[in-house]
Amino acid sequence: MATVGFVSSCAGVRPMVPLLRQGVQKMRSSQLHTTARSASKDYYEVLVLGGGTGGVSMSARMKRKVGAGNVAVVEPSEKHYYQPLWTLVGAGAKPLAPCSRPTASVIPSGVKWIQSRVQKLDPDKNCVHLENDQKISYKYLIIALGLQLHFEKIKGLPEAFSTPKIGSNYSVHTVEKTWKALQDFQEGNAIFTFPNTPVKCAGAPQKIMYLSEAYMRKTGKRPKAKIIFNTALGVIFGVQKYADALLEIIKSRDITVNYKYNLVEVRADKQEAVFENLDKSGETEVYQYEMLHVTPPMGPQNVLLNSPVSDAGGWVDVDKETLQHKKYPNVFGIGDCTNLPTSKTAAAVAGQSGVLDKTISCIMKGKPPTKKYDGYTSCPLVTNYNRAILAEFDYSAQPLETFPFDQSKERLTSFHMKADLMPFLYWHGLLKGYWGGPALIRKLLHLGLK
Ligand code: FAD
Ligand code: UQ1
Repeated sequence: MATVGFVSSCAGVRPMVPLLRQGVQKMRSSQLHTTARSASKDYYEVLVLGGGTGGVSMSARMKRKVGAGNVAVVEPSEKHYYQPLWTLVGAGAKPLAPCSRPTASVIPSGVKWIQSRVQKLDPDKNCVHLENDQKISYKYLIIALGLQLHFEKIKGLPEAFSTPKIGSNYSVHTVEKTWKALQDFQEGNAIFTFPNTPVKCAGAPQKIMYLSEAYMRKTGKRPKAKIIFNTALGVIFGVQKYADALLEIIKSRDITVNYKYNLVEVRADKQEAVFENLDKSGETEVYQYEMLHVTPPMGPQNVLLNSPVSDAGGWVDVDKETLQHKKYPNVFGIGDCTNLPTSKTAAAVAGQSGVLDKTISCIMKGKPPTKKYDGYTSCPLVTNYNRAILAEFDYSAQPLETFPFDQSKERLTSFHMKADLMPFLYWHGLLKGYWGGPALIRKLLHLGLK
């Protein structure tokens, strides 16, 4: 187990700070919570990078641990987004407005919001560099930077979004275009893509397909539609139990799935989408589209590429059970920016936040971390305007279901959980640092079954 030991600090932050820090470095970590330096604007006991799901949630938990004045969050965006609801926005089942709130309203009161962008991490000196040459030092660092969308990696795609018939639920700027394309659809190919990279919420690229298919049936357009899922993957879903259920639905609803098909170009002027066949090098196939939903390639944030905290792929290199950085013991990672080998979701962030809270408590007390993250993640696979399959699983891709019924069945209750309960749980539980996932509920509900 790695404990925290500091060797160096950001040079030149302020003349006094390095001296103070050297003194502090000699103290035990548990003695540090009330140092006078916490009032300084260039040092925080806990510095959180990113004010998305993981960052806000951890800042609320850290506030309870070390006091609001000792915690800061670096986040450039004025708005905080509840992204899981975009699936329903793209299908016209929810408006866009309730999916966001001002960042100022979700950062816990008293916690410092540094409205800036991290440009460089220097974990050997316990500091980060922000825009405008600002440097912030920390005792503990939590990295929650999410991931980056790469629309630009598909030739012709950025421009294509200024034309009709194309949308993407993955961005606040393009999600309403999905709904417009669906409403405008008359006849022809409706194509849904899945890229050749890690993605967040791996179910979302197909959820919008099921919703679109249902909408076309409801509006009488289905007989003239061909619904196509072109996925770079070789399977429909990574967990066998839910894959089996989804394949049944795909069959019964006459959906075409092409595996190992990766979108490489959009020619919006001709309404053509070009796919490479990943099994046949150099071979491409052109599809005419009347509606195209694009899930863009995704990757780590630029600031993490070639950073000392990242693995070779650019993901924050953390222990999969404790979420502590593998090399820097006072650095931790949570959420989409990490190399945790599980599906990147807000549900996973919930599970991780409870574990990371405990890990940091232990490290602060100079003890080895005790609680272990099991890879819990969840994906409510919306299959209709009133039905969802509630996939929940762990690192071993085995179902880890909360409720004592078969969650692979399409259910109204699972849909309401996704559409109505989860947003409430997100804003009032997860972001406030009170929701650490459903593990306890699962244990209670399964007591009677054992
Ligand atoms: P984010 O919440 O994305 O936050 C990252 C933050 O870092 C952002 O606020 C960003 O502005 C900030 N940032 C970026 N770069 C910098 C920088 N250089 N400096 C400072 N800050 C920076 N999850 C589910 O559990 N269930 C679902 O049903 C579900 N459906 C989804 C559907 C869609 C369409 C999408 C897009 C996502 C869905 N998710 C779902 C996934 C979920 O939203 C993410 O996994 C979750 O938000 C990840 O949280 P995070 O904190 O890691 O990243
Ligand atoms: C969850 O905890 C969560 O975070 C708030 C989500 O994100 C929106 C989810 O989609 C899901 C399904 C969960 C898991 C919660 C339960 C009650 C199964």
